Amino acid sequence: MADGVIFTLDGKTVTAADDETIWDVAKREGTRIPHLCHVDMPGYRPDGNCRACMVDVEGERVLAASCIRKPSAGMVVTTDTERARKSREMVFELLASNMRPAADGPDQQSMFWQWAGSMGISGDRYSSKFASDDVRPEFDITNPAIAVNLDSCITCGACVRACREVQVNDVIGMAERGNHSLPVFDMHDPMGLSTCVTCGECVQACPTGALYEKSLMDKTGKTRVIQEFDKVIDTLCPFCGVGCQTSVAVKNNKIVQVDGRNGYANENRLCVKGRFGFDYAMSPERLTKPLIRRDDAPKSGDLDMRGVDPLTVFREATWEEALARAAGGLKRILKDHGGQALAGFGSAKGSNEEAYLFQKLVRQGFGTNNVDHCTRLCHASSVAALMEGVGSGAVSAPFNDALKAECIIVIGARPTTNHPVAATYFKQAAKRGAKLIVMDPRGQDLMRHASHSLRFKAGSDVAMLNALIHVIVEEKLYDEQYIQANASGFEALKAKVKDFSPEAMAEVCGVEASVLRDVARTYATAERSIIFWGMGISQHTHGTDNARCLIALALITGHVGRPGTGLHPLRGQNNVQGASDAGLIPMYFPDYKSVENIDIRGAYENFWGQTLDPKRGLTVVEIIDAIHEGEIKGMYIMGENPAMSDPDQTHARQALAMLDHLVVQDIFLTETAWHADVVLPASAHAEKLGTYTNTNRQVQIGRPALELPGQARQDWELIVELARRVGLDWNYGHVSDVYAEMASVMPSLKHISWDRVEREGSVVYPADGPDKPGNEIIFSSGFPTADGRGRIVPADLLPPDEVPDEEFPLVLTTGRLLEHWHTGAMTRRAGVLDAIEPHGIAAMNPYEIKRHGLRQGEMIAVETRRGTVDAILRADREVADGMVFMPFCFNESPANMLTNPMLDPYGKIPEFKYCAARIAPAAKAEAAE
Ligand SMILES: Nc1nc2c(c(=O)[nH]1)N[C@H]1C(S)=C(S)[C@@H](COP(=O)(O)OP(=O)(O)OC[C@H]3O[C@@H](n4cnc5c(=O)[nH]c(N)nc54)[C@H](O)[C@@H]3O)O[C@H]1N2
Ligand SMILES: Nc1nc2c(c(=O)[nH]1)N[C@H]1C(S)=C(S)[C@@H](COP(=O)(O)OP(=O)(O)OC[C@H]3O[C@@H](n4cnc5c(=O)[nH]c(N)nc54)[C@H](O)[C@@H]3O)O[C@H]1N2
Ligand SMILES: [Mo]
Repeated sequence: MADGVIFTLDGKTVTAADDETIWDVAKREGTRIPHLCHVDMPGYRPDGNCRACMVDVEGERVLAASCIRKPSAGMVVTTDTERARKSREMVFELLASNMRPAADGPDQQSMFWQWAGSMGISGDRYSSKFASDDVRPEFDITNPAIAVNLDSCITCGACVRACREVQVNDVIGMAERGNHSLPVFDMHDPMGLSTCVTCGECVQACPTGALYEKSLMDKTGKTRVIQEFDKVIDTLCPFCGVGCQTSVAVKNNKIVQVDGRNGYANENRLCVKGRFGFDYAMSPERLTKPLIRRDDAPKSGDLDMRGVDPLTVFREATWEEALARAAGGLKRILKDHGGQALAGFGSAKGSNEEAYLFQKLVRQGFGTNNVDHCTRLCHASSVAALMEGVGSGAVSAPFNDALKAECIIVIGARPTTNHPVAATYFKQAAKRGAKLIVMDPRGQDLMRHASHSLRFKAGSDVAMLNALIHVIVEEKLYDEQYIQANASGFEALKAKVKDFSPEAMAEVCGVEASVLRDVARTYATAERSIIFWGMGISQHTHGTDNARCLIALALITGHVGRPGTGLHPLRGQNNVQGASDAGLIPMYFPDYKSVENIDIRGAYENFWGQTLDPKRGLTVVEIIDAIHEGEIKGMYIMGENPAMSDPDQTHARQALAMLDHLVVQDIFLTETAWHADVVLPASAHAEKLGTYTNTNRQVQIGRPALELPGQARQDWELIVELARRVGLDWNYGHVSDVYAEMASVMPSLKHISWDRVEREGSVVYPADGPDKPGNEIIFSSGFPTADGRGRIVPADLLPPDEVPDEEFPLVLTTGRLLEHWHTGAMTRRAGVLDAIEPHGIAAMNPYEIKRHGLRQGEMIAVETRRGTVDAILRADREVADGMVFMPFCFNESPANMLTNPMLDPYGKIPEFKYCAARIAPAAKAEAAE
């Protein structure tokens, strides 16, 4: 600030930073200047078009728009002269006379009416600027979440900047001219029929209520029924690993509105799930009473729960009976068969404290390391490769660093659907001129922004990536000095990639050699390059090899450890980073300390006062297999839905049905809970206090917004109840006590106390001191490996486990939809989200559909060696030739009935992204879409 601009504001000498406008300085100094077109959120360029923020500058004939005007040295600015005030009032008066009056409009709380009210303006004239135009509907309520009331539009363009510049979705534009100008969606489409992805950024930016949430309105969507809130809570989005900070407005114990807060990861942005998917927590289907399986209820893996009355299978019970039954069954198995006959699946949707307690219960109480969670199905192979290569499974740089990179690779990830807010940074970076390289067998929205789009052959990552490394070696584009100082294994890598010339690999991966060469050069020669990856890399039987290639790319070019460079596996669940850190994995205690290391185990044995299992436990799919083999007889599953999310679902459900005793703790009676002996109704994210760690390594606090429904209880208390009942002497008064114990054994949380997280809302680990901000970039001087060097591990080309043949000529690949969360447990109970994607689908490209003599919208049967599933056929140009894509969120079309459970040998992750399949018209064809 030393060399800022010194000027006078309302008689006071102030200093402006280089990028600050008069408006910014005034705000910082506590002076409120009205504003409408100027959106006071990061990422919005001031536009200076509405004239609501005019101020007086001494010696100037005309008033200045303070939101866009930068002060100059010695300038004398007065915000409150008669002339400026009158001018601003005139602006509001004129706009108001053109709008529906506050009393009739849908948004009396809008910024416009708040400012107008403070000036005594009520907009008493009822003359809409569109009143004469009877072709244009006044209200557009075609979008399930957002309504449009153009009568309130002042054409300030905030929504256009929101859509084009902040979220970079490019749906909203301004049409017509002058007095007739108005925002339009695509080509004058109704919003609900446009390409709008319902992120709601425009709603949050709109100053007048021309765009507003339907959740605040009556059924017509036109009359606002919720005028004020009982409370507004600062908390977090419950969905993905981006970890958006939210402010949640509550009325009568119901969430009625969610806005994005200015957190580091989201800077006020949200996506459709975070903003409009909140109502699952308030669903009438929430579990509100403990349930015990009836003695006469069948136990079968074939049971389809849809349409069955739960009370024919379960009976309601008191907490005392349910907890006694839950713990009793586990204790009985422990006594008769030992701890190895028990296993637990914890949750990446729960907090760090819950994850810590869960793994502690399994290790200390059951005496086994058979504890795992959905990370096994997710980035397990990435983590295996990262631990081996760089000694840490976490990201080396935050995704926001895309804005600092010259070259960004996104491979095997689909961020605009799965990490939509992170995607906004990638799109912005590309707009600013960064090279964006998207590598994916399936087309995706990000490719529109990419400098290089490589739609290569599924399963051929190693061929493609080794070809890139080949070019870097051959053309000596590697960073010799960096390698000498920081990496080992380069010679072996060189030898390995000799045979992988782009010319030889072009055929294998389906990308032209010249393109491979260009991509290699672009990545290697950029000053700063960063790699983001997802499930397309990890969910293969060679997932670890895929990730090894990415690590090698970064290590040989030195693109790691500096801002704008690095390795970033985009973490999936809101707390999968935290749950893994807290030890919810079979081979590690908290902070990835091996359970097989005698010293570490000894330390935990002292700490917990118990002899602990000396061997690593079984992983998710191994646990399912061990049930079939009769080795595992009892399970405790909290906040996971393996009956829908595990591969080869029939096999997985049979296993759940075979268990002597299954305790499920969830918020809904899921497909998994359906197999339980005891169901414990637990707390949703919106009801609990706890910390969560996002993909950027930010430890953040989530706070309760709602009361628990019925008799439901807090997850962490239930884990404690079970622990006590299996004989552990656990005493925690508050969630923060759990955090304190956890942090005491986790070096990664050093200097990050509960109080600090609560105070700061978000702290990145590792932090160097209690008052020092955390390190966003790690590995800037070496790696946390035994010798401090990164280890390059060359990878060989292996085919997917099950390739197409005559019998099954297609490839089935699975993944996600923007609106649904995994197994649908939450999002199919969220009104807006389920309205947008209501039916089970399978997608193929139009050419393939025609080739098979099928029509889009018809019901088809997708068959693999594991089963047959009916789904509505969707035409999707993005799906590659010869492939069928299915999301796994629909229980009427469960993709995991079809998937291959074969595992990657290192990460133990199944091959969700590739198996042989065939299709046919469904047996009883019914068109629905
Ligand atoms: N809307 C929504 N968002 C989510 C989730 C959700 O369920 N719904 N889940 C969250 C979770 S836990 C996770 S892990 C993340 C997952 O987020 P992503 O990693 O983006 O997951 P997917 O869409 O399953 O797969 C990513 C991409 O892999 C590509 N792919 C398929 N086969 C191959 C291949 O052989 N090689 C390569 N390189 N790519 C291939 C697919 O075409 C797809 O575009 O999303 C998180 N966000
Ligand atoms: N075919 C196929 N299968 C896949 C994948 C794929 O790409 N393709 N991806 C895999 C990946 S990456 C992942 S991460 C897994 C995800 O697999 P899961 O974790 O099994 O899926 P979710 O639907 O997220 O399950 C979360 C469960 O927690 C419950 N829940 C939500 N909040 C709370 C809470 O606060 N407390 C409690 N107690 N319960 C709660 C929900 O009701 C739901 O039952 O799926 C994997 N399966
Ligand atoms: Mo995941």
